Amino acid sequence: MKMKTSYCASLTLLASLLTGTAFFAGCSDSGSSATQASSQNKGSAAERTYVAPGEKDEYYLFYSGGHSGQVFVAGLPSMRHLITIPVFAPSPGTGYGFDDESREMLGDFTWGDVHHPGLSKTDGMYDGRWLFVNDNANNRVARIDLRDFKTKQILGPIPNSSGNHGSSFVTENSEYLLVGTRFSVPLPMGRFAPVEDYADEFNGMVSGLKVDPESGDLSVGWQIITPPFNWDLGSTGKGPSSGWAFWTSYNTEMAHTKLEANASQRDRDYAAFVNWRAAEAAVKDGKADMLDGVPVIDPAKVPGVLYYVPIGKSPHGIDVDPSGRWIAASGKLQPTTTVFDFEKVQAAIDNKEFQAEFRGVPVLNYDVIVEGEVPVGLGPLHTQYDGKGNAYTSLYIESAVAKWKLPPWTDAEKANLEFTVLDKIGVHYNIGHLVIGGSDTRAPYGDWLVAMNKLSKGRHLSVGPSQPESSQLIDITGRKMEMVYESFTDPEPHFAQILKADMIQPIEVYPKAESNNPNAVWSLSDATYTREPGKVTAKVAAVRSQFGPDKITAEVGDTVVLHITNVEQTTDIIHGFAISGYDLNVIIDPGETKSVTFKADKVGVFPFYCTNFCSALHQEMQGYLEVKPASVTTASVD
Ligand code: K7E
Ligand code: CUA
Repeated sequence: MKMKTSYCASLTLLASLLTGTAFFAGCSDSGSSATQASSQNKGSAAERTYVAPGEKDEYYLFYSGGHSGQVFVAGLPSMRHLITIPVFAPSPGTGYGFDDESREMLGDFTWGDVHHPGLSKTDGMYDGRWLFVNDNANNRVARIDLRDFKTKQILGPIPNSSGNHGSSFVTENSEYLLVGTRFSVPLPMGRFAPVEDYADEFNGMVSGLKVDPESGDLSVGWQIITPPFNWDLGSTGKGPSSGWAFWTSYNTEMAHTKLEANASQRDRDYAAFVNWRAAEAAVKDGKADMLDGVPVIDPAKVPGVLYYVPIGKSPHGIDVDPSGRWIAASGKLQPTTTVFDFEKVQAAIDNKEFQAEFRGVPVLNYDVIVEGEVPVGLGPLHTQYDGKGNAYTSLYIESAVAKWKLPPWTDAEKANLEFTVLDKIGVHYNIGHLVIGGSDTRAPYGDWLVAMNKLSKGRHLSVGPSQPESSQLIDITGRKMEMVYESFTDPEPHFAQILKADMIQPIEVYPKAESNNPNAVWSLSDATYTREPGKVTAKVAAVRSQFGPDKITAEVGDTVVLHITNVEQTTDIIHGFAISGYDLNVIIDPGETKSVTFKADKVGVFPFYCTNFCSALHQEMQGYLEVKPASVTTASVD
């Protein structure tokens, strides 16, 4: 048995070194008749993923849109794209970034880099209220409301921070969104120091962003200043690790140039183990110094908030299991995933079992807290859990997912951790993140795994040099993993979250009775427009298939303020409002009022029209913006 496993493992290693991909399936001993019987009962792959016309998927899949600045939503298991939620980039399809409110949220930025969506939680379980996402590029986070799938808040740029990649990780009761900086810069922001002084003059930051329990509103709570380690991925604790959060660093070398080589020198980098409850308490006790308006903790002066943990070479993912006891972290440059036992971590902290100190922060004794190094395969990145005692690690270099058994391990398993690797499946190609529904909660769903692959290498009709990203659906209900479906997305998914569809009941119209917008108008006859010198204000009603008023007159140079209400109370009847030549397209949902302000900066007659098909007479839903030459005296309208 032992020989067989070892032989398989070395074959796999050899094959992956030669080809860059490997398939473990034939080697695993898990092709038992019981597995085959259970997969037969489940039906064919097509049957398992087919959602007939008119039927609905069981799950929502929210996946990051990377540098598109958006979030993609699909149904599972069909993998059908449902909607794209614009977050950090304008979207004419939904009018996002055109009306005053969303334009103000976006500020001067036109894009973002979304990596990690995080669902809000209550008692360690998804509560279906909000989805938080990060912007790696411009140091922001955003909150999407799952009642209407719209971005409601963008917080940032976060002070004293550069490169908000290790984000957004939600604590057990959504007390905080915990985020860490990928880059380090001289602080305070805007101070110059030469890059050569990186190790001494640059700093990174870990931040606690407070979540208002009622509204979900985000605000900056506190920060912990760190050496210029590049903080990478993170996660939050639960159970025994409740109140803790974890980030890996891929550059404890503190290299500032040629990172590919210079940040890969040490055999072990550090992870940060952060006691966020202790940080919160320290700030309350006045142990923080203010920097750019934020209480910032120096961990050398406040013992107990930060510990370093040595971790496999150039780590990326660090993931806490559903029990909160086991923490799996993977070093990209070593073929193992390291499992830490948080109970031992706590004991090591209590007994001060430190192996070193770095700038006043204790480094925990690796040998005392590690449970084992599981030989998962080449290029391990991220780990997810099925809630049935198994972990699944993505293998970038090997283009595979490894399934392995979490501790507690038997003596035989402990003596040879290859025994804990239960199965492996090839993916196409070079997987980054993977996701199992609820993996970061106390009770994962444990039925589907989505592999988010970085490359698709010709597995679909060619659309030119840039090929769509490939996402693959894997059934993990049997002992062996089974590939059942493959779909493609726009660039570029990183992480994702899966939510049971019955956890939310999105609203279908904004009830007129609940509108508290003072600028709303609910009938064509109530619609008004007024002009005072330099300014035209119109309250526009949109209803199938007319705008009221359908002529708005301004003088060149006027500021035009339009408040447009979609009077409809019928689901899915959307109106748009675009002005030809004015680069403007507002989309208004049923019962919604949106405002848009612009300058009438050119003389002429500019047709406006409804952009969203709404009735048989949709084409007739139009009007005119007249912009007259400036008059000498103040003229009244009409
Ligand atoms: Cu793409 Cu989480 Cu930013 Cu890994 S990260 S792959
Ligand atoms: Cu209103 Cu089309």
